[in-house]
Amino acid sequence: MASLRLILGDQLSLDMSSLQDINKRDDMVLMAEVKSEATYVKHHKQKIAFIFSAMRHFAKQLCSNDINLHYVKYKDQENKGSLFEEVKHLIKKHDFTQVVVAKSGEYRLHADMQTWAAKLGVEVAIKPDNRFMATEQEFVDWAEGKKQLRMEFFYREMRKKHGYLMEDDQPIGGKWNFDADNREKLPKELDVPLPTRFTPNAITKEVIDLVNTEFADHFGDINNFHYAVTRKQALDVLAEFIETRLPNFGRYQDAMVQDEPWMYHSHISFYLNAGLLMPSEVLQAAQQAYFDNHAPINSVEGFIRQILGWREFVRGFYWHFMPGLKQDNFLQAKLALPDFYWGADTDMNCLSQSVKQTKEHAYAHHIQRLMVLGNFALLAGIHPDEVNEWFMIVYGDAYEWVELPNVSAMILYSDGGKLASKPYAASGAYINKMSNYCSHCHYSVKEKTGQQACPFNYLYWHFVHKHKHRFENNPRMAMIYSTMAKMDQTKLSHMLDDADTFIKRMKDNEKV
Ligand code: FAD
Ligand code: DLZ
Ligand code: SF4
Repeated sequence: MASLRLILGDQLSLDMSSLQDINKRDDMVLMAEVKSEATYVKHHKQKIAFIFSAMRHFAKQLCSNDINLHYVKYKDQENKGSLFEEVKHLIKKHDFTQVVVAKSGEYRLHADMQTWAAKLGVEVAIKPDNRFMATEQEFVDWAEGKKQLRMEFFYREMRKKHGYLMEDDQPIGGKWNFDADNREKLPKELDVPLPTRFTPNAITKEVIDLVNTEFADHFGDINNFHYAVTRKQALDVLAEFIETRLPNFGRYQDAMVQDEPWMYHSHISFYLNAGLLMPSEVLQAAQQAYFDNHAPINSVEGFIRQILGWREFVRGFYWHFMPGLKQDNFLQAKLALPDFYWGADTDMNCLSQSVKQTKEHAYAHHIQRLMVLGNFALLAGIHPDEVNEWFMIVYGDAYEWVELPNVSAMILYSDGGKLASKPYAASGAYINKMSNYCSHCHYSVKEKTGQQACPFNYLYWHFVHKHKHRFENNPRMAMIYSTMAKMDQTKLSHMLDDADTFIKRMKDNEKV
């Protein structure tokens, strides 16, 4: 029985479940650069270049492993434009009796694949995606019967199960979470190390040319493309991170600095999400750095929590709550996304910096996504569909399984609190505490009302006031509502007016 094995553009690992029982003599692997995947959202140019180049390099690896590969390039005359049509064509041509594929990371494609067997008249075996530490079922079992799903408790279970940073059944260092040590601003004298960069080789250059011609109207710059496109290069990025950045990862995890996109973050999300790195090897490398006294516990625990905690948690959460999660709009937000998310001029320096870096690199670090880009969308009341589409487009690591929970549930509170116990809303004071953006800004973060006042300040109180009926009984918001009640009501009403004026100007496409 010969099988056709489909490898998707973000499944670039020889260990994929879909390759595990391959019969090299009879089976064929299919990889295809297709319009349907490259345009279902208008991905950032660098995301397409990364995926296509990594696919082409992985294809070479498959061939050197004596695997019979059918690779369809984007400009091939025979290109059928969609994964289904490519599969259909090969089934007819070679009489395969089975299609084997690892589960797609996006609900839309998974739902589509579930219709293939009936349409093709052959079995379509959808294998679990084995690149995660937890299975989908493990998350479902853990979630069952719980009123609230909190990452912290899921993470503790994962620590116990996999033994990371554990001494018998207790966490090393006596605490599960060292975040209290992880909120430092970056000192002026510290030079952040440069990220690991790779000069594009002939394959990547060809792909960059392709993107420049075929996807010229997509968002983003491409000429500074420097990402890893092979597993070997991705391992170099990981090694460099462990050596030079991990020791400071924890302390400066929440910090933001003018003209500094990379900070002490790892820059491995592209590679983890596309199969070039496995979470277990990343976790082991980080843990070893602690055992070797190379990095302190707050950095290593903080980093391990992002991968063994957040990453696994959002993936389980996504499949548990789809398709409803995509429709949720608990706060009934309805505004359109303002043009400055696409690079139009804005006087808000924190947003201008975060968008500029996103455009240049298809990357922004977590705190920019959360506290600047996400926080603004929450405070201003941008419709979740608009925000989700933007986040899906602009980041090289964006696939719906990870993007949607972070955007809809974490930043927009669209799920009504299934993921977060309260909205991640913050005024300009938080951005000022963790960055030097405000000292380069047209607005004044200290002012709460008036033309010079930081828009995050009045939008914050506008948000709190507008959603009083939803949150005033939330114990984690009690302090905020008590502060609002004690506030000079004339000052509050000025802030509400300023917020209304700001939102109107934003809607009218005026520069804000
Ligand atoms: P580091 O800060 O070095 O963290 C290490 C790794 O931990 C990351 O590579 C990532 O794999 C994992 N991680 C950290 N935080 C999260 C998280 N909240 N959810 C899942 N994994 C996490 N991450 C994506 O991979 N794709 C997305 O589309 C994406 N969209 C996001 C949207 C918003 C609004 C927010 C707030 C976060 C989003 N994240 C997303 C999570 C996080 O911002 C990125 O994983 C991180 O910035 C990637 O950079 P890094 O590799 O340098 O991460
Ligand atoms: C992101 C992406 C892009 C841009 N292009 C392709 C492609 O041409 N062929 C392919 O197999 N996969 C591509 N991908 C990745 C898929 O969109 C991804 O596998 C699904 O969204 C599921 O996560
Ligand atoms: Fe952003 Fe306000 Fe600071 Fe300007 S003053 S950088 S808008 S937080």
